[in-house]
Amino acid sequence: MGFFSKIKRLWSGGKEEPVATIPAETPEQQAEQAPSQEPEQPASQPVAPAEPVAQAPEQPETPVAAEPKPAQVEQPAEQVAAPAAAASAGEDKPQWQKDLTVALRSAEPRLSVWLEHVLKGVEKADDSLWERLRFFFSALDAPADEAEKFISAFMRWLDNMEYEYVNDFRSELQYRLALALELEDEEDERSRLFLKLSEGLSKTKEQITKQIDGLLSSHSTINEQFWEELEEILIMADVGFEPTVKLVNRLRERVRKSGSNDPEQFKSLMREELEDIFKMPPRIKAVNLPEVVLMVGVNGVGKTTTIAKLAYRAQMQGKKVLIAAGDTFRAAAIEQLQVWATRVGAGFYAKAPNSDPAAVAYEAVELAVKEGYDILFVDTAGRLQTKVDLMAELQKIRNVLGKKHEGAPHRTILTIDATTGQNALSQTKIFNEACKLDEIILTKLDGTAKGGIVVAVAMEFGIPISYIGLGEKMEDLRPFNGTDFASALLGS
Ligand SMILES: Nc1nc2c(ncn2[C@@H]2O[C@H](COP(=O)(O)OP(=O)(O)O)[C@@H](O)[C@H]2O)c(=O)[nH]1
Ligand SMILES: [Mg+2]
Repeated sequence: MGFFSKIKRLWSGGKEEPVATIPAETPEQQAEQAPSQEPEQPASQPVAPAEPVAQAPEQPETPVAAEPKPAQVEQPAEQVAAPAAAASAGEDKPQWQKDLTVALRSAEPRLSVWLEHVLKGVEKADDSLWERLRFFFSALDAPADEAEKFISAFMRWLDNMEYEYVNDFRSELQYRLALALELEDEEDERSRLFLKLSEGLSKTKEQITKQIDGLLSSHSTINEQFWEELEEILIMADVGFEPTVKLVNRLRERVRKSGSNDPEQFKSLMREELEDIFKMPPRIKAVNLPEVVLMVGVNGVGKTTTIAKLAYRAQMQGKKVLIAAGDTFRAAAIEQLQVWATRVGAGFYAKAPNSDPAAVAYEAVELAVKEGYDILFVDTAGRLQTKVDLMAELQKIRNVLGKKHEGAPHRTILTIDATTGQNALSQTKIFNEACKLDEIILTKLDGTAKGGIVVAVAMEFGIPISYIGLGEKMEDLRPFNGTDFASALLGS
């Protein structure tokens, strides 16, 4: 990954000519660089469960083949010979490579622009796509085995998702390249996310921004009536009563300090206030591996799919990922997780339905230590008979994890569903009392009018919101950025 960090430094510095990262010629050494003949054994092979995991073939959520097709896994190793040979032949490079080199070198150095050139004339996921992607990696001076790993993982994903046309997977490809090339912070990728965020928040914006705009245009000065109307707007947008009162008080203070009662200034003051609310103190992120992540939350909020998305991100960043099925309540929950583990190419550990979740956690962490995994995600159930049972079970899981591996769980993440509005606040309170939360992930912000809950959660608990879910695809889980969120919420 050192290579990619190098690109990132060159790129993000902005001082250096980023075009320099595309060498004039395909590097000679590429011909010598033996591509990995065996594409990484996908960790997706289910780790033999201590007790058999029941298979339910009619389960509707299991549409994909459990194993990657051998033909596909072999493909990249054969194909890599083509561009490598062409590169060493210098002048005999095929015309498309010459054209692509020129296009990339003269293009604006942004991932989306480069990708446009790479995908030019390619309609489907076929050999020409893989050759062009390989060429793109080599043009960035990336080691051939990194390219092969990327391509074979992407092939597997396309196969699992049954995508064929570039238009269906272009956005996903860009997201994966951004992760693999460590370019997620790049302006280009951020603006793509910002668009997505604005679109996802459009209903919430309708509730907040439009109303606030109306409020501003109907007042020539910020007076008591203004504050009362603002309170109403915020409560209607699911910020909640207490958080609204607190927020309005903070805004009053900010307006007072600014010395201006002009409604024109109000939006930017409110944006600053929200940015402050979302700002969290820095944390030590380093852990002794494997990092253990415990996912908690009530049923249906999106825990399992969020684990899949996080596992996928970790996988794309070169980590060895294990997922443990701590929701042993239903066989279907175990199978759903297994399907996801296979899709993202992560290891999987499960026991039979109704096994003790703490035993699953204990054995999974043991396996993660023994087999050198970098990160372990433990899924949990959110539907026990009583709240007391659920919290006792989570406590027990936490205890056994800590006993087996010092400091585990390193991150306890609560997933909450933004569409449940105020309910999300009471869930956070209960879970935080039972197992001290390190992070919150808010899912289903797409299409809800209740996005104001994000403000309430940030204000009430001071627990960092690490990611937000803006849809069901892998690329729809993105790091939460308070500045962008405040801007997306309030509009320009
Ligand atoms: N629209 C949308 N749906 C989501 C999001 N996150 C999860 N879901 C969906 O929510 C449903 C429940 O998810 P699941 O992971 O099974 O929830 P769990 O019971 O907490 O494990 C699934 O249909 C997911 O696809 C999101 O950010 N946006
Ligand atoms: Mg689940």
